Amino acid sequence: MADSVYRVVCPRDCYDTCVLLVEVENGVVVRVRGDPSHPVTRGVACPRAAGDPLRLVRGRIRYPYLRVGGKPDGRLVRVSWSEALDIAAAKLREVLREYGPSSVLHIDYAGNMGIVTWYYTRRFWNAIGAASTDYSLCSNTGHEAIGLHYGLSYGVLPEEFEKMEMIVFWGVNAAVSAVHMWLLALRARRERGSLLATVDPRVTETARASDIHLRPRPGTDVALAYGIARHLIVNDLVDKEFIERYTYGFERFAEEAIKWTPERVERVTGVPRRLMERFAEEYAARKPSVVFIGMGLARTPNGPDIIRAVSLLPALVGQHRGFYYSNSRGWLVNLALVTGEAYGAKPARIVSMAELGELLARGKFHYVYIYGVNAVESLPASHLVAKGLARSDVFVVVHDTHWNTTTRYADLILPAPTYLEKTDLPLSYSHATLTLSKMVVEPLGESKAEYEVIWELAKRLGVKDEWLYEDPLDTITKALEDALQEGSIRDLLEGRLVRLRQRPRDEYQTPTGRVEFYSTRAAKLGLNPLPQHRDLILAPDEYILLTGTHPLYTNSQFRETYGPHPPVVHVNPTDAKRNGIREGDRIALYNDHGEVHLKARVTDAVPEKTLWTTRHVIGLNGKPINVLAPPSRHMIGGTPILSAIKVKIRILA
Ligand SMILES: Nc1nc2c(c(=O)[nH]1)N[C@H]1C(S)=C(S)[C@@H](COP(=O)(O)OP(=O)(O)OC[C@H]3O[C@@H](n4cnc5c(=O)[nH]c(N)nc54)[C@H](O)[C@@H]3O)O[C@H]1N2
Ligand SMILES: Nc1nc2c(c(=O)[nH]1)N[C@H]1C(S)=C(S)[C@@H](COP(=O)(O)OP(=O)(O)OC[C@H]3O[C@@H](n4cnc5c(=O)[nH]c(N)nc54)[C@H](O)[C@@H]3O)O[C@H]1N2
Ligand SMILES: [Mo]
Repeated sequence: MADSVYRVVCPRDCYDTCVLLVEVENGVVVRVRGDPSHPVTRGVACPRAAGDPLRLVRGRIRYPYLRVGGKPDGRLVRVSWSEALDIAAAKLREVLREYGPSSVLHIDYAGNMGIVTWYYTRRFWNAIGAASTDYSLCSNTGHEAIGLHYGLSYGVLPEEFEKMEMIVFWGVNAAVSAVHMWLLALRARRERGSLLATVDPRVTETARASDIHLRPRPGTDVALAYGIARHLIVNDLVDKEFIERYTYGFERFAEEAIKWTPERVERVTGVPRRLMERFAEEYAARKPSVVFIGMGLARTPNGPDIIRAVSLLPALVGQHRGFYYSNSRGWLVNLALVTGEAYGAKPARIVSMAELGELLARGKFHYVYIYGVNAVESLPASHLVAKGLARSDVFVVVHDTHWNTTTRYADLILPAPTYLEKTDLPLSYSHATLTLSKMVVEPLGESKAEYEVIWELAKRLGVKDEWLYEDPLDTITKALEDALQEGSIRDLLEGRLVRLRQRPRDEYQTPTGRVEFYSTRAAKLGLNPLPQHRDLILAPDEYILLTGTHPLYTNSQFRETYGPHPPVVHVNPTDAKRNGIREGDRIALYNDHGEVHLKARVTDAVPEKTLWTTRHVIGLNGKPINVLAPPSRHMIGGTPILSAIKVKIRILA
């Protein structure tokens, strides 16, 4: 029997944002379970949540350390917090004086999506006007792409999945990356006979368990979406009344769609005509429905157009925002207040996450403060990020819970408490519930929360703004003033679940106030107003490398629990034969940017000319996979291209 059970919220960057029950015995966390009362978690813990008791104590940074003798090989010397903070503040003061605030950069991402851990900490950096990134790493391009046609990108809630007659997983491996949303879909099928469809070039866990699997060649989904649209239009399966009343520019969209004959679509995508037509007919007949558009698509070369095209399908069949991408832009939480921007504090400069490696390697920035992100592994062009951070004229501070690849390039390393060691309010980007996550155990070692560290730095720099030192719970209270639908802030602070208000589903924040098949905003920006197919051109010896999620890891986290990511790459049997590759052979993937060695798994789960490996895998040659990722980004939303990267392969002796 556990001494006590605590309710917490998993703050990791994941679709599901689970509410978890943590069992503690004699002060030790022994077990993490899913909360059965939560409408999405439903009592299920994924392997990562279940692995947390171990990750809580393994691989932790427990004390502050200073590196002496250069990065990355210099020795680490343990220092006290007051020494660490004095050094961090003195260096910061020096850089501000010599180079100004735009040469101070904070790099942070969704390692912990807590409002306090992540957003509140930005207060200090905004108060001193430091440079910030554009937060484009994951989802921004998709938000902006959908935004061209819908205004904001919010859509169906996971809580509604069970009521859906058809659920389409388009470029998302939900059985792995959104386990709980997947379980809700399975329940819908079991209880109401809902149809599950997957659109993915790979035979994924999700595809295997779906009723229909459309398997387009990577990057050809715009053609597929137009093909589906054409079938709906020519067979009179569209909802004319809806189109008339709620949409704009249908005729021009239809003109383009008509050009995508079934023969042409089959030739471009490889999807058999009959299968596509069956999909279209089911989609027209089964309502309500939801198309789950994967965030992974945003990081592929044709991603923006694919997301645009797919997001328009629901409007053809009369579904208001009948998609799910991310609901974060639908909430009414005042995050500008949390980050201090509402007080007029703002970054001196905003830099692209795709270009960070190049900028750092070229000598930009003299002070870099990193938290909640494993920058060297997660950003594109890992080698440039590493080279840039290793410069002797840049002072690098990393505040993290665990030792990682990025801590190797830090001058100063600060220990942070994990979500089990602090109180915070993680904000989900999918479901509309909020639960306060309360501290379960005392911070390990000398770990200190993010907001406390920036307070200490601010005091040392003499920053006087009172709002900067506000009690984070007071900030949360203010930020939620207009945000709740059900329950009060008091309920929340007393540990009860409350519900977020969502903007109306039939409200479209576009210039015309309608779903714009023909995007007037795109036209104004000089982009194509309609989604456009582009061929991915490959040289005869080039392959498309897809990178994706693995059940045991959240990005680079959980090596501490489950060991390194399997250094394996999936190769299609035809490609294997052509290159003389056999199961288990070591092969090199390489391009102009780098080279990574992995073991081949020969499988027809990947189509020809396509390779797949886990995101954040480290090669057998010690290189992180993102040495292969070019420092390039999308025009829409700025997200870097981290999947569908062009590589060549070579068999190793
Ligand atoms: N090739 C390729 N690259 C990719 C992707 C891909 O698909 N392919 N995916 C991209 C995407 S979608 C994303 S979101 C990024 C993810 O990239 P990252 O945000 O770097 O993801 P993680 O590896 O989860 O690293 C999060 C870090 O936060 C730390 N952390 C966790 N909790 C806390 C906390 O409470 N406090 C502090 N201070 N630190 C904490 C963890 O220990 C870890 O070091 O990677 C991107 N990179
Ligand atoms: N277990 C686990 N869950 C996670 C994470 C994790 O690391 N581990 N990371 C979290 C994060 S940060 C994110 S952003 C999400 C990402 O969640 P997902 O979007 O599911 O992630 P990916 O695996 O990048 O991509 C999904 C699928 O897109 C397919 N795909 C690639 N190219 C194309 C294409 O051209 N067309 C189509 N139709 N499909 C294509 C891939 O084959 C892959 O199966 O997952 C979150 N959840
Ligand atoms: Mo992500």
